[in-house]
Amino acid sequence: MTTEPLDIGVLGYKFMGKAHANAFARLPMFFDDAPELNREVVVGRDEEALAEAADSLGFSRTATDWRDVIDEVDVFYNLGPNHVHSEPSIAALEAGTPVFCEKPLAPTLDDAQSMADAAAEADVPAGIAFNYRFIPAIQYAKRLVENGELGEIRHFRGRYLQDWLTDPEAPWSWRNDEEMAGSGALGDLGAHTVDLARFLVGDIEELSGHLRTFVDERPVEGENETRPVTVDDAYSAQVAFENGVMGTLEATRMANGNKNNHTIEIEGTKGSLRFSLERLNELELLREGGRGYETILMTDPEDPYLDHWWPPGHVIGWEHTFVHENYEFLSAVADGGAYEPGFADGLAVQRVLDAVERSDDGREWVAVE
Ligand code: SOE
Repeated sequence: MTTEPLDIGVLGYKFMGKAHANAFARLPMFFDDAPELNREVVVGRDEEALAEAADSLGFSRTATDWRDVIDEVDVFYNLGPNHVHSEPSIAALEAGTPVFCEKPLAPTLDDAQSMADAAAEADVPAGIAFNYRFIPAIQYAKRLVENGELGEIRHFRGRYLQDWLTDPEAPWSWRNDEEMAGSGALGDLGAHTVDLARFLVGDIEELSGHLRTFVDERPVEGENETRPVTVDDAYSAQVAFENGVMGTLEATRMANGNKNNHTIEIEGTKGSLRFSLERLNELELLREGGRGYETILMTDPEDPYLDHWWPPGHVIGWEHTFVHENYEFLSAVADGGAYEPGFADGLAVQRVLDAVERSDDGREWVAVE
């Protein structure tokens, strides 16, 4: 158990850098027993942007090469684009530094396997940022399933709908590039849904997947050129779980009108539940013998994590999921404990993503390998 403050180094300071830095700042205010942290160093390539990020996100210093920081810090956060997940994460683990990596674990199954191997060899936690596991309603749902309150589970349905690429003129980014991202909606959004499917229901055995790219090239912002889109804009899959549950999965960046709409539905022989990220303080539950769904407001102190926040009825938001996951991860680091979801979970999800691609290629059902 460490009592010294943990020195944190983060690679990346944009969207995810802010989400995690916000969590680091909130932890000492709301989680009394969280380990003490130093926001030590932020790493990136652009020195001017780095200096601004260090200032606004509260880091003491900056560095332009992750190699210089991985064995200087107590925890290394890899919040960069997918193609920079594997090399720095593996090097940090080999240096004995705990790693927390954004999802999906890697652009390819091979890279994900190397990362999971490095994590298995290392004596320190290697966490993956599946933050939606840490929504109170999702943890509550897991307990309901585990306690048998829904009976035998028959169906799982997960959809993650966004619309920011609906417009063919929306600019190209690394998220549209196979080399850098691996896949599109499949890896970026589908990874979350597959993780929740595994968390709530179990592992997927085989599937039939379908990928689609609607817009083949996009303009580069500020330049008079376009670049090819080499990943999917949308995927869907029919899945068979190892335990006999039947499922359907879907994600798209072109569901016009849907900003960040992640929904999970589970039906069992005794009861059912429905969850939407757009109403994350609620869980819809059909109890055994009930005539319809009731909406449970998840803001009571006995609900997971909520004793740390506000009085009942005072809702929490998307950013709190990062506080909860960081609380669990950093506590595991400080206590020398284990953390889930880890790189092995990231690899398990990647196997499903890979199966969707293989199935789409061959236009056939495939086993998740
Ligand atoms: C993509 O738009 C994105 O930011 C994902 O990368 C995140 O994982 C998801 O939580 C929200 O949407």
